[in-house]
Amino acid sequence: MTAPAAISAATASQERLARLRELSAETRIAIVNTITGPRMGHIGGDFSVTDILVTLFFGVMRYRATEPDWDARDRFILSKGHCSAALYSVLARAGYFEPDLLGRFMAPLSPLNGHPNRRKVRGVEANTGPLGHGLPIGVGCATGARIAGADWRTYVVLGDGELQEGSNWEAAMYAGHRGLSSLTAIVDRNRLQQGAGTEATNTLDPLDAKWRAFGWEVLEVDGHDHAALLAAFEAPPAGKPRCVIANTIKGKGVSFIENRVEWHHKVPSVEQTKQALAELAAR
Ligand SMILES: Cc1ncc(C[n+]2csc(CCOP(=O)(O)OP(=O)(O)O)c2C)c(N)n1
Ligand SMILES: [Mg+2]
Repeated sequence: MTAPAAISAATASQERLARLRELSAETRIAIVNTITGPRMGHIGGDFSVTDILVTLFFGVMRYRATEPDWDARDRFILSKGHCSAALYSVLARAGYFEPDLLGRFMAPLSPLNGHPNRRKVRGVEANTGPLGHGLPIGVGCATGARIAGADWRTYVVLGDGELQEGSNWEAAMYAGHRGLSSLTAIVDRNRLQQGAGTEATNTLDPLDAKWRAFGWEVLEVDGHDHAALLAAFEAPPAGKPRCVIANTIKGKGVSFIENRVEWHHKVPSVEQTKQALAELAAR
């Protein structure tokens, strides 16, 4: 299979942005088809993170899908590992494995577990799922790059509810102290977690000030705007780790799923699946 060509942010023409939007639409459709088989998954967070993943994998990152351990690859960690269906859909499209495998999502003995496992799935850099571990691992990757004198970058995607895990702030403090400028954390700021809003549960705002206080550069963008995401990822390094606060809508793309807390891990019925696919196809 052929992976979609990478798109350089510097030359992000309208045509190329249209291609990223198309890949996002395809990815959301793949996610629906992936989770409706086993009737398990996290569609709300899958849809909020889709445009972030598509922009990184098809517009920004350096990797070789046929050589997943290529030493010079950029490292990517989906710390909000419950959104594995989104990651698997993108990895399949990028050529890490055959898209047919998505049909075995969460099937007995399938490598595509609910939480991504690096020993089972090509392209998965770190095992995640238990929240709060991706950023500490990413700090290790960025430190490794510095020690090796290598120029690969590390990207870690975090949920906003996930930021309640204290390990994130230990990692953030160390990365700020060390000025790990090859590290980018992306917060999927959809303002919902499991069962409630983030601010009702444990106030995160002002989130930008928190990251800045830990020594990070902070860029805040619309997390569904591919051009804005590209610009944030490609901005010249500031000598500090970078946090991209991506303002997103949980469930983005399907009217009855958007911004509704119960769709954290609900799976659409047969009728709802038809409607969801119709809405996604119309975009
Ligand atoms: C340590 C840990 N505690 C609890 C859970 C169960 N859990 C899975 S997803 C989730 C909510 C995460 O919310 P958020 O980080 O905002 O993710 P998103 O909104 O993007 O789905 C929780 C509590 C977990 N996976 N790990
Ligand atoms: Mg959230």
